Amino acid sequence: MTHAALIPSLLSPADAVQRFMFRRPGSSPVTHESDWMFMYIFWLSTAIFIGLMALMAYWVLKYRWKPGQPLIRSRSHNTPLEITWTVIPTIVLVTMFFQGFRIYAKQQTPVSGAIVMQVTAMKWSWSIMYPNGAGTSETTRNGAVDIPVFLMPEDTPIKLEMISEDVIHSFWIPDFRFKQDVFPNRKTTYSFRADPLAPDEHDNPDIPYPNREMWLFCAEYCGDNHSEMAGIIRIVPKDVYAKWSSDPWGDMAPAQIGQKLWAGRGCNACHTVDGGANTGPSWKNLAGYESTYTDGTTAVLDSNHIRDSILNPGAKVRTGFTNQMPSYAGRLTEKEINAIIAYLNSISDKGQNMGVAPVAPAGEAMAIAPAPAPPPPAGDGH
Ligand code: HEC
Ligand SMILES: [Cu+2]
Repeated sequence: MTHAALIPSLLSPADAVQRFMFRRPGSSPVTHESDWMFMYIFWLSTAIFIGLMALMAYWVLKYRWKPGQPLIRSRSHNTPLEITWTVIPTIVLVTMFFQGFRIYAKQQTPVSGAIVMQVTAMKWSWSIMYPNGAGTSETTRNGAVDIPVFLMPEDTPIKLEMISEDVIHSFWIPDFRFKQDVFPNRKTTYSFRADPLAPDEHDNPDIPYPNREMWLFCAEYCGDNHSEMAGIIRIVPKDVYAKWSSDPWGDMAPAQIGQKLWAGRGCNACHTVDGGANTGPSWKNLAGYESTYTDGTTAVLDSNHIRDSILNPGAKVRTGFTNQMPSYAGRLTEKEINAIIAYLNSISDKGQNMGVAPVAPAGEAMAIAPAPAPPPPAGDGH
């Protein structure tokens, strides 16, 4: 992401403080109001502080004791003055309260007619299931990890229903200025409507259409890799979103989809693809090989077995590992499961070549997979 455009050369003091605190203006109508409110309180407090300190310094000097002068006795009372300094601050504070409460209520009220998306938080990644049952196919490199990129339409009410697989996380998009806890046992929601895109808005210059990229963080310390639990929310034009959400995978080859799902659905939090150790077994040379399980059994990782391990990971736990993998039942479409199977096969010495010509094994798992078209030579990744 390039943020060069966000660092203008000339700033008013108010702008400078705003940028210093928020990095850039908020990204939704409610956000503009709450930013305004924040700045109003900030500058009012600054003015009062400077005013009071100046008066104090002035009076300390003016009324200091001078040699040979009798002490001036201070008045015990001044009713008009006391009423003034009670009533004016009260009005100011009450206004702050009501205005702040009004914005808070607005932020918390779900918008009707919103697109509903399902967010799942887990140690240590975010995944979003779109209304069509699919997830995102795109990731981006962030330091040492790949994080998912979630597409959202501009100027459209969106409601996220959020649940956690494990501990409490917190969904935070700084550009929207508010965070919401995500619990393992109760759904919480996060509603917003992103500002329309300006025609020249290109946070990501590699993309042909206007786009705005915003960070998504976990704001609740949730264990070792909490700091890596990030994502990018990319606001895109409505027609781009409509086209993308009707067919997020396009004619990408299954193994390629599977590879995207590895990072896009958070499998990468526990599985490496290069043989490296992690919470779960590496995916390199997994398909077609034999695994041993804690119940003493062994099994060859064919398509059916892989499918079972994804939908019901607790049924058989691989020796040397603990049962830490969440079930993905209902969170991956059959097409996506098949894509993962194809990807696992593509990175295994004993794998079948499923990316080009899928071999239907016994059982119905593969029967649903249509023969995929070969990938176009220059796809745009969608
Ligand atoms: C929280 C960590 C975690 C995440 C996230 C995770 N896994 Fe796992 N996975 C494990 C562990 C631990 C095992 C080994 C224990 C077991 O068999 O349940 C495992 C085992 C597996 C196995 C079976 C390996 C074998 O030899 O039987 C497959 C296949 C698998 N995972 C696929 C996936 C896919 C696909 C995803 C993402 C959609 C995923 N995993 C996400 C931790 C994870
Ligand atoms: Cu977290």
